Amino acid sequence: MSQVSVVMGSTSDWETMKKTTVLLDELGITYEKHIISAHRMPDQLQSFGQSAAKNALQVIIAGAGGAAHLPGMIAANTTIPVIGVPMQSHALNGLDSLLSIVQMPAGVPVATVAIGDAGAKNAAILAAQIIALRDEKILDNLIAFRKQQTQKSIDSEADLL
Ligand code: RP5
Repeated sequence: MSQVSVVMGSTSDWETMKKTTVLLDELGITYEKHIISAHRMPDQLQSFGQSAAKNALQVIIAGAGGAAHLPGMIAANTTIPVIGVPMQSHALNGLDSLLSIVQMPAGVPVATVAIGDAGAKNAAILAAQIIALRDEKILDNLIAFRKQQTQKSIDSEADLL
């Protein structure tokens, strides 16, 4: 059983969402990955959302672009926390994706992260932080990750030649 499900609307989202999975690997979190298009696969979307709790998922990370209804519609079908990652779309540079994901009506939240790569990475870290509330191993991994990140920034000063 996986702790996290990483879902995206299309294979065209994978280049970005791969950055989520790289960080989940680094943080020691188990995950599954799926393509579920909110518009092209409405039945599969509904059954995915409705079986998420039964499958013991702790967090769902959903990436989508354009008319990005995937995260919101998954959230409508489950009480598992959903993190939405807006893709950097070609037509509107991701603003369309961001607004589609972030503007949920009261009652059905989606935790929306930044557009594109930063959001994809932060989605993994946020998922880890949620899981770490009850998982000491993941908490240790997160603390180590933060320390390493801080050290990298300190060391980067040496590049100012
Ligand atoms: C959304 O439509 C997907 O999340 C993707 O970002 C966008 C375009 O999909 P493709 O036409 O590239 O499959 O559902």
